[in-house]
Amino acid sequence: MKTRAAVAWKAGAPLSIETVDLQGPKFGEVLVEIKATGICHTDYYTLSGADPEGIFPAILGHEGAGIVVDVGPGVTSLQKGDHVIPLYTPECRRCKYCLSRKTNLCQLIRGTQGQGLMPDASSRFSLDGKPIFHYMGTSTFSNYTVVPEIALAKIRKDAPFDKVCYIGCGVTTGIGAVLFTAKVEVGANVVVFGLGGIGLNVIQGAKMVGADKIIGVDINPARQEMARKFGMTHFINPKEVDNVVETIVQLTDGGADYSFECIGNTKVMRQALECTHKGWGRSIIIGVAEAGAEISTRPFQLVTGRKWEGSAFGGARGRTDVPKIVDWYMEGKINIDDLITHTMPLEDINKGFDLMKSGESIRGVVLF
Ligand code: NAD
Ligand code: AHE
Ligand code: ZN
Repeated sequence: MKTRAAVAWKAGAPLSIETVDLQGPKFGEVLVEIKATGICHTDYYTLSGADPEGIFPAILGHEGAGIVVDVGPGVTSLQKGDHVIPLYTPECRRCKYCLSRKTNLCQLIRGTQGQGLMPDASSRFSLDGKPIFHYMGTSTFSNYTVVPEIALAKIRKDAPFDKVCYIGCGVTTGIGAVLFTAKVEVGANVVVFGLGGIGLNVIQGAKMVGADKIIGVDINPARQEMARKFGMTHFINPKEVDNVVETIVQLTDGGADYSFECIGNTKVMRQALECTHKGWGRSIIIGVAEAGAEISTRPFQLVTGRKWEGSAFGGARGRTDVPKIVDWYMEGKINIDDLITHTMPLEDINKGFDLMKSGESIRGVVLF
C-alpha cells in the first residue's frame, strides 16, 4: 500500500513529506493506522545526527496512537479495530530481561530495532524500490506503519488519540521514572532539571506520590508557570544563581532525596548527582546525551552514598503499564491536555520541530 510519511533523508535536513510504499505485516507484525503522534526531543536528537544509532533515510516518530488495520500470521493478542499505542520498549514477556522482573528493557528485538529493521531484518517502508529505515520500531511519523505485536499496547477505545499518543513516550517516561524507577516516597524532596515535555511529567509524578519540595531547574523562565501548575514548589533559573548545587543543598537542608535530569546535558547530570543528599541521594538520568558524551564526578560522591541511575521509558512495562496510564488519564488522575500546546497536520511537522527547539511548545502533536 501507499502511505503519507515524513521522511528524514539525511541528518540535519528538514523532514520531507512523501508518499511511500508500505508492505503488509509479516509474521508477528501488525499494520497500524496512526491517528496522532507527538514530537519528542529524541526525534530531534536523532535527526540532528547526534545519535550513534541514527540511520538514514528513516521515518522517525515514537509517540503515537492509532488503530489496528491488519494483522500478520501468528498474531494472537490483537485484532483489526483495536486501539493501540506503539512501544519503542516492547514487552515480549519471555526474554531473559522480561523474565528477570528487574528491568523493563525487553531485548527480544532490540538488535534489529536499533538497525532500523523489523525482527526479520528487513524494512517494510520503501520508495522507488529503495528501502527506508524504521525508527525505534515505531515510525509514527507515517500515517500507516508496521509494528511488531510485542511492541503494541492495547488501549481502551474511548481514549482520544490526540492526547494519549503522548503516553507513548513523554508522559510514561516522566511519571514512570518517579513511580517505577525511583519509587519516590511521600515527603521526599525532589529536583527536576529541565522542564520540557519529560520534566513536567516528572513534576506531575512527584506531586502524585506526595513529594514535599518539588524544585524545578530550567534556563527558560517561561517554563515556571506551567511547572507550578503541575506541582513545582520552587524554581531555579541557573542563569540567576551563582551555584545551582549549593542553592539546592541549602533549600533542602543537605540535598535532595531524588533528582531527575531531563535535558541530556552531561554537565547538568553532574549537578543533578551532586545536589542530592549525602548518604542516600539518588539521581536518575533520563536525558539522552550526544554520541561521545561522557559523565564524570568525584568518586567520593558515590562513596558517600549518592547513587547515579538511569531510566528508559520510565521503567514501564509497556503492554502492562501503558493501558493503566491511559486509564489514569481518562479518570482525571493525570493532566495531559495542558502540556499539548500545539497541534498540526503532517505537512507542518518541521514547524513542530522549530517550536520545540525554540522552547515555545511543550508538546507538539501531529494529527493525521
Ligand atoms: P524538551 O526540549 O521539551 O525539554 C528540555 C528542557 O530542558 C527545556 O525546557 C529547556 O529549556 C531545558 N534546558 C535546556 N538546557 C538546559 C540547561 N542547561 N539547564 C536547565 N534547563 C535546560 O525535551 P524533552 O522532550 O522533555 O526531552 C528531554 C530529554 O529527555 C531529551 O534528552 C530526550 O532525548 C530525553 N528523553 C529520554 C527518554 C528516556 O526514556 N530516557 C524518553 C524521552 C525523552
Ligand atoms: N540511540 C541512542 C539511545 C537513545 C535512548 O537512550 N533512547 C531511550 C528512549 S528516548 C525516548 O525518547 C531508550 O529507551 N533507551 C534504551 C534503548 O534500548 O535504546 C544512543 O545514544 O545510542
Ligand atoms: Zn521520546
